[in-house]
Amino acid sequence: MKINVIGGGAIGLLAAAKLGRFHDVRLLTRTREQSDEITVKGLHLGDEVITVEALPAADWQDLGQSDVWIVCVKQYDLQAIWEKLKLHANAAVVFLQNGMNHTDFLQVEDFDYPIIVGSVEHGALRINSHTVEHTGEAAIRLADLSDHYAEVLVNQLNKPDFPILFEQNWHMMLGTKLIANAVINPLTAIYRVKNGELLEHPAFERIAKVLCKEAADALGLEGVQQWANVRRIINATKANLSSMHRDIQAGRQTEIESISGYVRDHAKQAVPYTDFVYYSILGLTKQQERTYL
Ligand code: KPL
Repeated sequence: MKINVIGGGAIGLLAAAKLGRFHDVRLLTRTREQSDEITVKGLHLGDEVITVEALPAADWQDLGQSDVWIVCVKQYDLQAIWEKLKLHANAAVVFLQNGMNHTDFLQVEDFDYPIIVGSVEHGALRINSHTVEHTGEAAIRLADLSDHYAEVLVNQLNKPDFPILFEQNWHMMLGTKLIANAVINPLTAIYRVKNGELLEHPAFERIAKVLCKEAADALGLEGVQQWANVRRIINATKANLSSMHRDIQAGRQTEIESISGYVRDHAKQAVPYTDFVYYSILGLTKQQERTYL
């Protein structure tokens, strides 16, 4: 297949490298420096070097026909990319973002091509602009947001060492991931702890459980089942620093708007714990920005 992957972050590099072994992959990066580096050095994943075509965003207009677009940019960069991509997309578009804000704006328009949303369960760490480490082997799950194409695509892309699985219900799939992120990410970033520590202290666990209930209620998903899932993810990733914890440590923008912000926007009743973590992360980010200036 001819696949265009947008985004040279950890997930974009991982997807391009894994899919590039079997398909004709083009990787679209924000900077020309990154695409030049990938062109010269190849994409490094463990011991493997995978050759993919890399182009900077500025050259998008000349891409010609492709079979699928996979958008791997962070939620806060998505809207700007999408305004441009929707004019050029000529095939199914797959969105691999944390959070759910994109589902709101994608549902108000009609498109001539299928829109698919995905949930990434892999751990990936960008080492440099052309090297990615696969830190947690898991799966990518895809579901249709509009049209019926995700199952066909899954059958073409799924491989034993890079599973891509079909899900029937996009809301349940993304909602379940969002609830885990709404609990684990802000709490670990505020408390500066590894994921596993949230279940090691009854006080942390108590707050985590209430956050989970607020998020589950806001999304209309069953709370007890969601709490069991959050506990499972905390245990499975207990040695990890969450992505938000790492973002705060590095002074980067966080995904709080598309995670806790989404819960606040969709809640039908007060969500005081979610408000607290939402404003805490905003405040911590500003503090960090000031320190770095
Ligand atoms: O997705 C994650 C993240 O850190 O963003 C979890 C599941 C919390 C694993 O760390």
